[in-house]
Amino acid sequence: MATGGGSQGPEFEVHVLGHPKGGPEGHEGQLGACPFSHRVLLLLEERELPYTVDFVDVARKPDWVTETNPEGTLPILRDCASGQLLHDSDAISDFLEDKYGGGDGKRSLRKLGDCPQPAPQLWPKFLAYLGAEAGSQEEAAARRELEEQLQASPALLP
Ligand SMILES: N[C@@H](CCC(=O)N[C@@H](CS)C(=O)NCC(=O)O)C(=O)O
Repeated sequence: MATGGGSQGPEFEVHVLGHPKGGPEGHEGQLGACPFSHRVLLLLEERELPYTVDFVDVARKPDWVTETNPEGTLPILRDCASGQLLHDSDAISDFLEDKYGGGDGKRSLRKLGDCPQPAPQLWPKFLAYLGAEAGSQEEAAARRELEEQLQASPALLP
C-alpha cells in the first residue's frame, strides 16, 4: 500500500481502481483510470487526511469487495478508527464533509445536495455528441439534445 495525505498515522484506508495494464510493478502501486477513485484521493489530499491506498486489480477483485458491496465497485473508504466501510464516491464525499467540513480551520468542500447539479442526461448526451460522425444528421440531433441538457443545467452556465 502507498500512503498519502497528512503526517500522522493513517486515518483511512482507500481502495481504488488499479491500472489494468500494470507496469514494472504490475497492478500494485499504479492508479487506474477511474474518476470516482481519483475524486476520493483528491478529497483526502485536499483535507490533508492521512491515508493508505490500495490499488485493486478488478480482474482479481478480492472477495471482501463484493461481499461488502454487491455492486462491487471502487473506490471504498475504510475509517480506521471505527472500521466503517463506505462505498460510492458521493457517500464518501458527504461522510468526509460531515466529519471534517469547515472545522479546525479546514474549509468546507460542501455536501452534494448543496452543490449545483447538471441535468442527469448531460454527460451521456455529451458522449453521444462526441461519438457522432462529423457533419451527419446524427451529429446535428445529438448536438440539439446536448444543448437541451445544458439549458436544463442553468447553475453550470456562465
Ligand atoms: N457510483 C460509484 C461508481 C464507481 C464505479 O463505477 N467504479 C468503477 C470504476 S470507475 C468500478 O469499480 N468498476 C469495476 C467493476 O464494476 O467491476 C461511485 O461514485 O463511487
